[in-house]
Amino acid sequence: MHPYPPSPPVAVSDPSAELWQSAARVLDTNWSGDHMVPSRRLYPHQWSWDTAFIAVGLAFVNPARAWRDLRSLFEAQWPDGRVPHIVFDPATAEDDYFPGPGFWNVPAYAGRRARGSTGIVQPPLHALAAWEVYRHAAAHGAGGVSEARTALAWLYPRLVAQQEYLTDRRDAGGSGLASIVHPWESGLDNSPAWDEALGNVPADLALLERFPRRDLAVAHAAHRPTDLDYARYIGLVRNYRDGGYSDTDLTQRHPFAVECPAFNSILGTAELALAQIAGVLGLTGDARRHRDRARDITAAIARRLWDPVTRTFRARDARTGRLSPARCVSGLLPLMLPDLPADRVTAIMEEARSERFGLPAPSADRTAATFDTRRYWRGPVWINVNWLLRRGMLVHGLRGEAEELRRAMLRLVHEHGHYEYFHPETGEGLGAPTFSWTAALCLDLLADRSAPAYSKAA
Ligand code: 9WN
Repeated sequence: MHPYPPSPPVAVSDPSAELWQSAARVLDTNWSGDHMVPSRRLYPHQWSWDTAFIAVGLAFVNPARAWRDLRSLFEAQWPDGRVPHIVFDPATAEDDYFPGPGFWNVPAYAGRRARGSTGIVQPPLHALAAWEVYRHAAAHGAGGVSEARTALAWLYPRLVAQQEYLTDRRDAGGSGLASIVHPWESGLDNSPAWDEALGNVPADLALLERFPRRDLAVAHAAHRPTDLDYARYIGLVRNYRDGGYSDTDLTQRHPFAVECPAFNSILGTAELALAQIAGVLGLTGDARRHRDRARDITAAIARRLWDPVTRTFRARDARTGRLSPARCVSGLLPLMLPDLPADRVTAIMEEARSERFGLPAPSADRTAATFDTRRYWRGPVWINVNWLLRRGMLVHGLRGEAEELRRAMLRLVHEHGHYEYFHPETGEGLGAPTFSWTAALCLDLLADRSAPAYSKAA
């Protein structure tokens, strides 16, 4: 028998029990033997940061799968430490997702077959996820703890290598922050935060004639990135691929290198989670180093990505040195960092509560000309970023706000379903209807563990 049967915690009321069961069902449907797919139709492979969000929820209903999913992802880690943003399922046809394995054309490495993954990354949320799965097992005290400890010990050096890749090879701006080389690396793919930097990327629309978009066959064109943006995405993949996925001289050789506040806040948070993991593994020297690194990353974010005029965090183009003019939800996520100076915490909360956002936060500024209620990351509400924002509130002791946000997220999913994203005005569910991370994070929100291990009070 499974040590944690998929049943709701005793304290939840009936609608919550219903939501719990439906979330657990989504995760069952999307399990593919040794990994979870984000959704069956639109995303038929394994995605990196999805795996982390999903593990947080699987901890409640099937922790063995949480560890298996993380393991499947890290088995595809490159020798240089990068964790690919997609691990391709060999059982899925090339045409089922574009750009697929053939387009990325990744060579064989470390005993793995060629074309097994992409060559770009996504936000490094996995240390936090691993820590959360472990914490849940430890709280239950059951037989799961020793498995969890073994899984942590296996993951730890791999998580460290992932951080080192990002902090060393990806420090394109020499500022102590990681740069992303493609909007897909942010996970917030089509955010207006990239518009200005993408303006410098050539858009060859002819590429789309040679390589037709698969997403438009399974999703509404008005919800997805435009052809112009897609042509740039494909061009960026081609350029990085043709350079052998090398990160040397990035700002000269590659037309897109951007420091994202959300990506780097997750990078800093990962160091804090690694400190906790190192503590469990008895590596006290390591734990201290991770905490120092988290402080350095926080200081670099506060220095490099803060716009003193608007008092907001913005993405910085590492090639031009310019801060993006767009105010996006990514600018709220430095709240996750416990050492963020108090005046920045206040400014983030003011921005979050303002008419530009409101809670749950839309993906971009409601008052901006680029705001679009349906288009990918340009307006709709995502559960995963709001979940991160809520963590930030808890880290800074903002319990009332965090509770309000928790309830608002659950209400949204309960009323509309486990959608990929939601209309920021009507709440209508958009994108994939049975989306894994929405379901997984619902489980976590229902279980209401409102005390992150490294809050200020801890
Ligand atoms: C490209 C899988 C992924 C998420 C991203 C989301 C979307 C892919 C796409 O889906 O990106 O990686 O095809 O649009 O933007 O955050 O990880 O769920």
